Amino acid sequence: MADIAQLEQETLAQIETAADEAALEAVRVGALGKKGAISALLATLGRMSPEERKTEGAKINALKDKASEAIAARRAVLEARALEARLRAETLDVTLPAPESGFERGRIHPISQVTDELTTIFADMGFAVAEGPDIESDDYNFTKLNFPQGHPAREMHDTFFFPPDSMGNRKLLRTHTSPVQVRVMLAGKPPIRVICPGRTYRCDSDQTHTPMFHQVEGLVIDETTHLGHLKWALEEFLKAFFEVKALKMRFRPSFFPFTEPSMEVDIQCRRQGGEIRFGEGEDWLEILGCGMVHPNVLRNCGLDPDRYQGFAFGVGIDRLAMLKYGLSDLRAFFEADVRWLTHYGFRPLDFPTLAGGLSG
Ligand code: 2NL
Repeated sequence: MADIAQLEQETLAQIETAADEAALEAVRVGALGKKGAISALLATLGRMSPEERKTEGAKINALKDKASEAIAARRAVLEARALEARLRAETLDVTLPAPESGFERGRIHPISQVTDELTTIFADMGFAVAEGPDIESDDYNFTKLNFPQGHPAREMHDTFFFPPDSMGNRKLLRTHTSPVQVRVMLAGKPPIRVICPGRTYRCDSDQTHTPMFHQVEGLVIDETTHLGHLKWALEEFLKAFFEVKALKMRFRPSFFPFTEPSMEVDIQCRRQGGEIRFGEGEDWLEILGCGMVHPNVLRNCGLDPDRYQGFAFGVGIDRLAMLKYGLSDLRAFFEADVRWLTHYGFRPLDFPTLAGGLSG
């Protein structure tokens, strides 16, 4: 039959020219599917005489087998071709560095790094670490610390106050971490050796001040604690923090309501070409405030000033971070710009150790 020969020719040509596996599948459905051309021919057998069915049936079945084989052969070719194309497209340069995981890409903020560093140093000297709430009472932030009611020092703190409650008491955002030490003194008896790092707040914003900043205060109280202990502890801390073998300090008289005497400490440095180095040079840089805890503060916090005495100090953490890591713009600390953090941040696994020289 002419149409069998023609159908064979057409079907085989379509199979040979099918460009991809999808096109080939379309050809298969068109020829051998339920409504396909060859299937339609097979359906005509039922209407034939037994002799005709024998000869035509053999021809149509031969066509069906031939088409099936041709499709299988073409599919094998197309599959091989597709695999080859995929392998060529998916080449991988195994000499490239492995991409960093999200965990490795993260960075520790310089303030967190410096807080970890100074905590490590003071922990090594036997200090405990205490934390407290950011929202404090006027009593803990000022009164217990020997700020008399109406004293100008209260105004100098540029305090953020909350609206007064029904009793007329105003809560505030702590202006220093000293209230944490008040809590430590109220909670236990000396010997006390503690540092209190944390966020502090003052309504002040310019080149060198942000309304939220970080401070660490230290407090040591015992029966014979004296200025020599203060000087030693600060010297050990500053040497370890700035990673220098020796460091000259200069104590200048100052005033804080909560200490008597009160002092400001300058450290030896060398300034050249916009850079600052510590433990060398002839220049001085103011670094912290300190003093012997005022007897009124001890008394206000439940300690007998005739039995106990101690020293305290306070340092700005943000400033320490700027000095140690050469960061010039304080406000960039709090802008949460990931490009800044990628540049100035620290790798999460390079945590500070004394043995490792802290900053690694
Ligand atoms: C500074 C000065 C200082 C204290 C903080 C303190 C705390 C208690 C008792 C006595 Cl509970 N003193 N803290 C003492 C002296 C100085 O900070 O310039 N900080 C940035």
